[in-house]
Amino acid sequence: MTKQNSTPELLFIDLNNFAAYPTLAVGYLIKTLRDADYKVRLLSPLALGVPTFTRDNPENWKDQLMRRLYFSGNPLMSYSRDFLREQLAKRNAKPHPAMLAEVDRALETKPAAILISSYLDHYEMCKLIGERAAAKGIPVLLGGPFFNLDRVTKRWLSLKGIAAIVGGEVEFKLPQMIEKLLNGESLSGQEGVFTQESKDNVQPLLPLKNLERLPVPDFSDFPWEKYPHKIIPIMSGRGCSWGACTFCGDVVSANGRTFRSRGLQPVLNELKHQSEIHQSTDFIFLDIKLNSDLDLWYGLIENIQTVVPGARWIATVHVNHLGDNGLDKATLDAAKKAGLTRISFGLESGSQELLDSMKKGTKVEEAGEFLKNAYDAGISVRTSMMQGFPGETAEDLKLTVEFIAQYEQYLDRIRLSRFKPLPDTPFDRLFMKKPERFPYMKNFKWDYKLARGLYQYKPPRDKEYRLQKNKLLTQVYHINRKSLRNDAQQFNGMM
Ligand code: B12
Ligand code: SF4
Repeated sequence: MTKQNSTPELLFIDLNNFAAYPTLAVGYLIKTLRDADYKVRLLSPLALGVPTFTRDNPENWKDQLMRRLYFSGNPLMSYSRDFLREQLAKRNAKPHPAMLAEVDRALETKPAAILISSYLDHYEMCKLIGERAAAKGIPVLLGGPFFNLDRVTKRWLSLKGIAAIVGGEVEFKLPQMIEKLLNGESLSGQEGVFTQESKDNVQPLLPLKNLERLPVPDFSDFPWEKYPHKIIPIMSGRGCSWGACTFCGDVVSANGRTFRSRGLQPVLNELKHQSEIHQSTDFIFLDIKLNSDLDLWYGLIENIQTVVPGARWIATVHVNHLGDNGLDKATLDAAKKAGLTRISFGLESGSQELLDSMKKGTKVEEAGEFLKNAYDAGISVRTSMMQGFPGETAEDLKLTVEFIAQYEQYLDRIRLSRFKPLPDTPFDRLFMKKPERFPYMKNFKWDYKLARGLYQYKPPRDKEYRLQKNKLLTQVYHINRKSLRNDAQQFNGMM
């Protein structure tokens, strides 16, 4: 007899409600559980009416006002900004009543175990689920992309009712873990598994090898009818072949550590299979850098229309200067013909010196050329940028403003953020070793529970610095007010 008939079901709670498409990790894990004959029920916030958050919408004056407040260096303004930001974060992290009510209903059906996939902003929700599950004697297993950071996970272990927290890619280990959990055995001692008893000597679960073995994720439980467009998420590889940027948290996350490609054929097979199942030809590649494996990148461009005629897709790339980066004019033209509709990349700054100090691996003029070529090919381009990276001067900002002025016409959206220190990144190591190298970062402390560095940034605030920063904010506003190029509309807010 299979477990399908003999065991009660597992409840999988997906707390990610920021995406207008299914959660890839959850699709993978549900698939491996079902392949091991477990019965799984998914609880997804959107299905219950919890609104998703979309990014990159066309902006109005209120967005610009908020941005000015957010980026202000004035001590009084930054005080109210920090206060407002905390309030907003608390509001966003507040458990949604519809989700809680559904959890309660689901608990009544007595699932054998609960699995939660969570980012760190859902601490309160995890706490409530743990407490309610504990009251009913149901074990809970928690996992997510940042639980491989041990200083973070230890802060979560006091949550009542959570049997274990898992940090790592567990596609091939989860069924055995669940079996142990259902048998009432402790998961202590397993790599990447944190429990109250074993928290001080957890061996890391090393990045998954031979990714070509991965199954096709099962997205059948997601509320497809509620997504604004049917967009299928896919990842062709994990990690980033550059992997050096000092600020980058992606490459320290559970799946981002070390670069591993799945190889072209399994990816083409998955595109075809998912397109047939979900009756859609639109895809988002969630790779943190899709041009990491150039054979795959070129192979994708050459073959995607054969496996999925009419395919449209969006992706993030890295404009690196290591020779061939797959982003020359001819390749971008071919990519557009192959359905590449929107592309995102991290420009961060228009100052070469600052980019070098971040170890970004990008040459400013090559980034400009890429922008023009992508635009000319008919691809909508979005970029992320950073303000306040330690050491940034008025001159760096001026160079950035000049860069944007030169290339403004080619850019559809800019996501400008303030520098956010993350634990375990190269920045963390640099700062801990020599804090005096960062004289303007005052009162620094880590908030490990949320994996963030709290500090006041106090560079000499000369008039020129403020002037250039304000110019940059105005440029961002103008660009973000643009209407998107035709076919890119449906893909807005997805990256
Ligand atoms: C794609 C992506 C998005 C997409 C889609 C997210 C989605 N829901 O599908 C979008 C653009 C919407 C998005 C938004 C945000 N994201 Co995001 N995103 C990513 C990205 C690039 C890839 C995620 C992914 O699909 N990975 C592939 C899967 C297979 O790996 P995984 O998620 O780690 O899952 C594996 C393990 O963690 C584990 N696991 C996962 N869940 C569970 C559950 C159980 C029970 C178990 C046992 C194991 C387990 O097994 C999985 C399979 O191997 C990562 C960077 C990265 N490299 O992970 C950032 C990342 C996950 N995002 C991050 C952040 C901060 C955000 C935002 C808050 C950013 C913002 N300010 O707007 C928002 C909010 C998201 C939310 N709370 O819902 C952080 C998360 C850190 C954290 N605090 O937890 C990351 C790590 C980036 C970073 N370096 O800061 N994101
Ligand atoms: S190129 Fe992107 S993903 Fe790679 S290390 Fe730099 S910021 Fe991270």
